[in-house]
Amino acid sequence: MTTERTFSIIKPDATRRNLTGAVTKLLEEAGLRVVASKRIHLTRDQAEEFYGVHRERPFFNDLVSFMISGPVVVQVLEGDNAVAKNRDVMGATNPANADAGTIRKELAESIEANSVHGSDSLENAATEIAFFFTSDEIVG
Ligand code: IDP
Ligand code: MG
Repeated sequence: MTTERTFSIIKPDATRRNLTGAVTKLLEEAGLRVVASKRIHLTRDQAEEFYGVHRERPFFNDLVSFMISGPVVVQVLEGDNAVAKNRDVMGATNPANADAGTIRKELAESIEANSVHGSDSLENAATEIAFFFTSDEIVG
């Protein structure tokens, strides 16, 4: 077991439905600890840069519009194998394909409005954490 940090976003569909606590409960029950958290409203520039890897995908413009449609909660999560553990509790991108008990199966609205983002590798986690947090904002 290796203690890792990963990056999570509670997306606008979840904050709009007052599910910040419900999402966080599932993260915590999965063994992840919230070591940094803040509620922000992304700018279009921030959302476009954050999702830059998807710039050529047909859903990119809709995704950016969705991500700036309301507040989000950005978090740093810590735990054993936190990157994989978070991806497990998130569930599949499309909630229709997600396993029972996962955040996306239980809470998400659609393949786009799927309630959470989670880093897909330790390297991307470090980049994404640094995009939103300074080291003094992370208290393990
Ligand atoms: P992930 O969030 O499970 O890692 P990615 O493939 O990285 O999935 O896609 C990033 C985000 O883009 C998804 O979480 C979802 O909000 C959105 N997205 C992905 N595929 C589609 C699609 O086919 N239609 C609409 N939105 C999509
Ligand atoms: Mg992804």
